[in-house]
Amino acid sequence: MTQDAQQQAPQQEVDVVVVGAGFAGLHALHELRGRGLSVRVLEAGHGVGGTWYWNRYPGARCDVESTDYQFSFSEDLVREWRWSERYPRQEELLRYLDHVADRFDLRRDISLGRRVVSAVLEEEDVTWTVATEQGERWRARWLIMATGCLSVPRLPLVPGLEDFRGDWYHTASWPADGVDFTGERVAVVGTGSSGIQSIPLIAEQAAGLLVLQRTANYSVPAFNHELGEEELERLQQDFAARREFTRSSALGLAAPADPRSALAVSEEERRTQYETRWRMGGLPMIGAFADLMVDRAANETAAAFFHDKIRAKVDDPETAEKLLPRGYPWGAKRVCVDSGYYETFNRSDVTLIDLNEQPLRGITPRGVLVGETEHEVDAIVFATGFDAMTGALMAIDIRGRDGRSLRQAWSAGPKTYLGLAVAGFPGLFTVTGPGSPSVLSNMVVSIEQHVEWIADAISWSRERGTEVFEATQEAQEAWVEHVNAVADSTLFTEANSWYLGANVPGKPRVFMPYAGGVGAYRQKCDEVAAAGYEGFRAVPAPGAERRRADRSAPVVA
Ligand code: N01
Repeated sequence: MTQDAQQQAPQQEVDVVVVGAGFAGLHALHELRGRGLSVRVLEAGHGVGGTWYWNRYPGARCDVESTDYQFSFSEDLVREWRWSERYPRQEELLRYLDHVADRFDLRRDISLGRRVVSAVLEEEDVTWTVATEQGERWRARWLIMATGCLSVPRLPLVPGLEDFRGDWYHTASWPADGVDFTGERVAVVGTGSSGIQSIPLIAEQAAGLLVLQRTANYSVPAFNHELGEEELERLQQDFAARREFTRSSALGLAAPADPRSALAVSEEERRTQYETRWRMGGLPMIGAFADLMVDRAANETAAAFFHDKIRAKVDDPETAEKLLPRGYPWGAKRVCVDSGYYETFNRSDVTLIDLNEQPLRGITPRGVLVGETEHEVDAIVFATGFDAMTGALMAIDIRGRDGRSLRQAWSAGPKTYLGLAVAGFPGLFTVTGPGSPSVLSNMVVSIEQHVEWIADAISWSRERGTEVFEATQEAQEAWVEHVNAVADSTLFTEANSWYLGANVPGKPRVFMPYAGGVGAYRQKCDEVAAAGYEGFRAVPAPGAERRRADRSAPVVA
């Protein structure tokens, strides 16, 4: 739809527009509706679920345990929902979110299949006009961007793809009815979490698999298992205490982080600790020692442990060497969690190609061209990641004060106050935005904290008749400085990761999430609120009373 047509589209009005119907959008709708606000959720997908609606690739599952990756706002919901596995599959997570939408009667305020293209501030009465590609316009005082941090898939510019005669897929926009690779030769490009999860399953089905690896990643086994009645019962009983613990933890996970330095213990003790964490399965490995992400020598002990594990799992020493991550600190790229990833390379029908030895030069009609060799394949899977954290926000033409766009404001990298608000954009909130722990944490714990904080802020503001508030430039600058200082004190900035935008050509190299920890961050947000929303300023909204009166006027047939 053209911009002119959008401006003429009929306009509807609510208190809050929420963009996105994943975990964040659903929770925001439930919370704000409960506080008496009218809300409209606009969602591009044809179903709710966000990440879990789109990422349907084989093996897609969450690498945070199911019990920790669920809403806590309703005790009844926690009691009713019976998770079937330690790590939930995509299908189960989508079923859960569909259940939440029905259970809390959320669907009546959600418009599906609506892609938001612009959000423009009308400064005079401090109101946002949000337009969709489908031609709707919604006006709202508050705008909550629940657009997800990993929601804009990235397809690398590999020449020749348009001429490829086979089928190709991206893990993050997988066909809803699945893909059958039986009898096919398949190439997977990318060995991040999505590649590492999908490769073992694709290998089982396909006639042959080529794995095109540019950077080897560290992966911990999941040790996933079905949850028996007894374990489930215990997890449900422990849920409240467990969630409370995660809220003040570093990563939003239930496994306590060990406060010791990796260098303060004997080699034997260190080995035992790593083995214990390894056997726990999954992300608790990150908390094995306190200094793994701040001290290079400590970090190298973790890297060496992983290298030994990989060598022990992979039969062919040459393949094992290629699978050893090198050239960046352990954990500085997101640690993956797998089920049988390294073991997959022991299959005779799986070949690892190290793109550092020979680059991926292009796609031919029959396959992939690596160095001088054409490898014929029937299908290509791109597990090549996302334009993370800022991609979904930058895709929308968001215009704040003086018509200044978010794209302009963030041209040198994202700048926020607390990862929640942006100076010059009054009434706009980002859920788990850059500058908050976000992707360095259990997303559900962080989403709940943000949604509740935002809802409190809106209630506070309305009670005072202020209607809107806005982050000040000074508070934002101080926060950005703090976020950068914390990042610079870690080893995170030493890897070419998507945390830094390094995977997107031309994207400013800025470490986007806040590395100060979930607990410390929550405390800071609580302090800001307790001090009367310090760092925000009240914005009078003159049209508010009039518009509210208009809305409640009786409808005459
Ligand atoms: O994406 P990634 P992802 N030629 O960016 C490679 C979350 N997640 O979808 O590292 C060749 O990590 C790229 O190589 P390099 C989780 O937070 C969670 O796997 O840039 N290769 C890399 O190997 C995760 O971290 C879950 O050198 C190219 C890969 O593609 C995040 O999403 C599951 C290339 C991309 O890896 C993103 O994970 C899945 C090119 N031109 C995802 N371009 C769970 O909860 C890129 N690559 C389990």
